[in-house]
Amino acid sequence: MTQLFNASEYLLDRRIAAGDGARVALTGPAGDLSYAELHDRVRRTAAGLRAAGVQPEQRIVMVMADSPQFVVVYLAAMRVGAIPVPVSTMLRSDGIAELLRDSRARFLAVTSEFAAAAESAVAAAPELAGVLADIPLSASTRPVHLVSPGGRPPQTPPVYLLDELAGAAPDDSVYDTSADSPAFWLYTSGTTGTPKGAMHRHGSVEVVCETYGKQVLGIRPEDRCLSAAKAFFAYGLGNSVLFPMSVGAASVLLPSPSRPDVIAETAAKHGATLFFGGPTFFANMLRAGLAPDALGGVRLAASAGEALPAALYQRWTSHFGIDIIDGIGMTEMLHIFLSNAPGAVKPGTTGVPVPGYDLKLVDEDTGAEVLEAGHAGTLFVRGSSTATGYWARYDASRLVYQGEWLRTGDTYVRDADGYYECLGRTGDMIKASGIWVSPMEVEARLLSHPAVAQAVVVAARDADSLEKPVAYVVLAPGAAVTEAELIEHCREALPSFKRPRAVVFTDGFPTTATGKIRRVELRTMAAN
Ligand code: 3SK
Repeated sequence: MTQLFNASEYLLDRRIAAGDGARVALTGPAGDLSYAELHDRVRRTAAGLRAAGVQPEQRIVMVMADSPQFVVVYLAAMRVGAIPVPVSTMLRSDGIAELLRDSRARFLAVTSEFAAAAESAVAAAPELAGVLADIPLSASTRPVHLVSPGGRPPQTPPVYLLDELAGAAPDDSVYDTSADSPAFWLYTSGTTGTPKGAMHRHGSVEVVCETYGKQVLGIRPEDRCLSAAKAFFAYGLGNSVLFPMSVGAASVLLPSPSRPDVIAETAAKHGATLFFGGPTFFANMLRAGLAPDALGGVRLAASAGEALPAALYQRWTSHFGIDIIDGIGMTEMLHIFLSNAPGAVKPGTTGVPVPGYDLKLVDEDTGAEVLEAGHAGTLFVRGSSTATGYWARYDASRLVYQGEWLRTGDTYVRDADGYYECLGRTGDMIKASGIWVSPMEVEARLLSHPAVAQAVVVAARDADSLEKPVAYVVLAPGAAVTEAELIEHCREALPSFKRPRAVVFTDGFPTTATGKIRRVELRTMAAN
């Protein structure tokens, strides 16, 4: 008989059984919630969801700020066998409507910050059966006049207040899911492309908590986790919900956008001990001029999203006196599968495989595995937190999920010690003078110049239509340097064909919803 397993029970009921009821589960501007209070609220909300008509396997799109309500809806939905789908809170109403349609969601859950965008999206999502909100929405009083394809005016979906749903009697029953049952979806578009819903199973939650969470991060019950990456993003979901709850630690939830000053203030006020960010955020923290002790009691920082350049690692760790473990994950893998470990960091690398994951490098021209150290290849990963595929995306699924292996699309090289170094997205590599150039190698050199705060190198065609590296550079506060000086700085340490042929100074970079630099936009700018 299939063994029952539900991620909500794994994260929450196990804490109660372990006697952690009185420990703080969630903290932050919304106040403290203990594990016992959270358990009570989740069981009540689960009963409320059932009463509102939520059925197993129905999708609930969540446009929610990092808040207790986010955690409650996520856990209660999985408990009743429904599928929470946290989506970016940066989406406008057309983006929300697109995901409501793509996921065929029957319910939408929203917190007040995003109510206006969500409400307009509702008008374009006739399949919705209900909206779950933390405040009354005007849609509950204002009918939406839409004509459905069948000619019948559709009903305005009823709005259920989350507080009222949580007024239901607590229900201890958990829908009969197994580790392989669908648990939640996370949309990813990479740095380009249309959003694809990566479908995760209940068992993946336990996998990432037992591997990266416990064995790399070394999360402890006394920890307080603060993540600059929001919980709608796979990285933030692990940092702010999955990992802390897997050991009875606390999550510091910050509903407002993550800004360096606000993060520092929140870290100090709520006693954060683990801080999670990405390279762009770490660079912005340095540029914000925060005091060296601004992060209070943080004992360790983690970075993901993009490779952390060695120079930025050195500057940040020496300023704040806190180590950073850099890793890489993917929405499709749920969390980090390659990482540096505390006490064994090799700056400029993404570390070694997380226990439980296998990696291989493949020469995609020949299809052969690259076994020799120092030779580049596309990174493939194997591990049991892999999503089961993309919802309704057959071709994209076949390209990425290749049997047991998942193609990351990143080019990496492994050194003689087994550490992996990122050379960039496979499609971002630049062929200059017939030889492959890693944009990251040139960026690392630019970043070693004291005047450079951030650098991105992309391919641009020269007067002969040949591809050459071009650098976009953000200067450190108050610094000055010329284009010629930076090109010369690169020439001193790199083979000449790798030097940027032009340097463009800019105030900042276009980023994705998850803070990754949109290189594709810079490439387009460089081409014009
Ligand atoms: O971008 C990453 O490195 C990442 C890390 C953890 C989870 C998800 C992602 C995309």
